[in-house]
Amino acid sequence: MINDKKVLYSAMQATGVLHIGNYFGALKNWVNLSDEFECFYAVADLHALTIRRDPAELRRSARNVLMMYIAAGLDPEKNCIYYQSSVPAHAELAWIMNCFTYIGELNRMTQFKDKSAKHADNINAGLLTYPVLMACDILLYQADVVPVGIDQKQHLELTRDIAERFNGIYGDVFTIPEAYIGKAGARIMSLADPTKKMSKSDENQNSVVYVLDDKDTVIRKFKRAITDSDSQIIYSEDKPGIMNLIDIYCAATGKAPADVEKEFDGKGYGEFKLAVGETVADALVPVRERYAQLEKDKAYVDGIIKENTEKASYFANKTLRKVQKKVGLPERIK
Ligand code: AQP
Repeated sequence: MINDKKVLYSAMQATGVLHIGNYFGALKNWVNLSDEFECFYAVADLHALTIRRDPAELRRSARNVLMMYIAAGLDPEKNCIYYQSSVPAHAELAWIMNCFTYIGELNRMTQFKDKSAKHADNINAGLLTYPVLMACDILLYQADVVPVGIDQKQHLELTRDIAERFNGIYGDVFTIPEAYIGKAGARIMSLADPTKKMSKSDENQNSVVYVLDDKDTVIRKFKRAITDSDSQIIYSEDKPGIMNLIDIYCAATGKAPADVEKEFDGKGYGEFKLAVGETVADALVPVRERYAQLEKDKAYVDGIIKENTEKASYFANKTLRKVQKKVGLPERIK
């Protein structure tokens, strides 16, 4: 607990610029959580290193994610927004917790298997130990709750296992985090292949709608979205392309799928795709405008980063010192 509030922790990887999946599926839903929780939102730039990255592009993407947090409405006075790499306690605790995690546990992680298959030429140790670093991200802040997508559930389970193992040996050092079950965000699929989720690192730019895409680009991408050869706008598993477009339309408008089916009854795919494109583009305008202002005000953003990094470091270091002491590392003489 901090300030009598439960602690909530989440992060986004700096693996590219944010898309509407990140926004409608996660970010947009984070905005009001600070009323109930003490929130920490990291830009996970260390995690992004598991894939070979162009240095300038990584820096740009980390800054994009951080500014996007603010542009989407996270108040930096109420939410701690910071770069993971700027708080060295993450990496320091990760080393210690690596020593409390079994290789067998890490080998079982489905994301490790998926990512190894995808990056067969670079199956580095970071890819394997990534869930330990993620566990430390969460444990450092004694987080009570973590909003997780389905693909991160297994990592949260591992976090709990490692924390319980450590607590079992040394006493109650870590809060055991739980999944945050809030308003479910939409799971947005690729516009080129609706069986795959929309992904920052997708090489096909047309499959991803970025939050910063201008209106024409958004509309063009939706017009080219893969659908089926039928022409009915029905929310059905048999029509994954249309189902995805309906989900996106619902995320942007707050409508339910049944209402969208009625709204577009008898209308063709062309008309529907245009409506989705226009609606999404309009929903993104305030975020894009705020982002443009932030880009012009480097001093303001840097000030936020500095203050929030200090705040994150304060809480992270408190936990790290406790762990170092418990395992028997020598006290640091100042
Ligand atoms: N397509 C999506 N639909 C809904 N939510 C999504 N999220 C990601 N993609 C979708 C949510 O966004 C947050 C950021 O997660 P992340 O940065 O850890 O990235 P990720 O989940 O690995 O997804 P990305 O953006 O597609 O990145 P890459 O290409 O690196 O895999 C999470 O809350 C996630 O659930």
